Amino acid sequence: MPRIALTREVSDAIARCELTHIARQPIDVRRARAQHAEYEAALRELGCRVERVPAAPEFPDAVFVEDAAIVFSELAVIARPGASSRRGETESVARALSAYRRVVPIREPGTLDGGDVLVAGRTAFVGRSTRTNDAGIEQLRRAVSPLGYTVVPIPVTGCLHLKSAVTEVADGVLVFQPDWVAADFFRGFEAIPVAAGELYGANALRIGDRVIYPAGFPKTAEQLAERLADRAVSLRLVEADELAKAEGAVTCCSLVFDA
Ligand code: CIR
Repeated sequence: MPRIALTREVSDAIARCELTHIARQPIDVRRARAQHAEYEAALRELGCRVERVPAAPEFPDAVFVEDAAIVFSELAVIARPGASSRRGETESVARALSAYRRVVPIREPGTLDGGDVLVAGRTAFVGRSTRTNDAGIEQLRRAVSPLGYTVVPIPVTGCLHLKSAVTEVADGVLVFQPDWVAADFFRGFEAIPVAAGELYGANALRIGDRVIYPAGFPKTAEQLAERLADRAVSLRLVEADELAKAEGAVTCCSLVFDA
């Protein structure tokens, strides 16, 4: 079964992206595109078939396709982004996903960003954030609890999305930023804190036994490599600092799933 990675071109308008927790600074679109192409190359190297959703130059944040949907084995939940500037991004992502999954939309008054949903086994942790509200979480629960998923809401403060604060790096193993999320939520999981000073180091993209990870957090990378070695999981580093200026990280730029 092929593994698909949906991605989308960096918009020419990325300079007008949404920003919540960081100050605006100039973004070099060419450099952002070069790093994004390197990221897509890493996805291919790790066995994914990269499919680009049609470009959406009118949406500054369109490259961050993760926020538009959450893909489960059984269905895809189409998000309703908390930022109104991003709502128009979902239609084309839903169209692309409908080739592979039944799609279930989050509806008004619900809001939900894909970046707030961390699926680990049959648990879906959902950040209650500036982007995701209780109605969105409840609609997600209704869509996936009949399939055997447990939906666990987690308050998110200090960062944009739940997955800014915690991601899965191997079965049952998480990397997390203790400043933003409490380890208590993850009982039964091994939770590895980011290294001191590496604030944004908790966003990693696991693909099977490889983990796409930003080169900008070397101390956390070293710790992860050590902790994951006996599970035969290894890191694939990528440069991701240009899109980090748009508050994006490595999970945000793709939707990875088995066809
Ligand atoms: C936003 O604020 O929506 C974008 N500038 C960044 C989105 C990053 N997405 C993610 O973490 N899943």
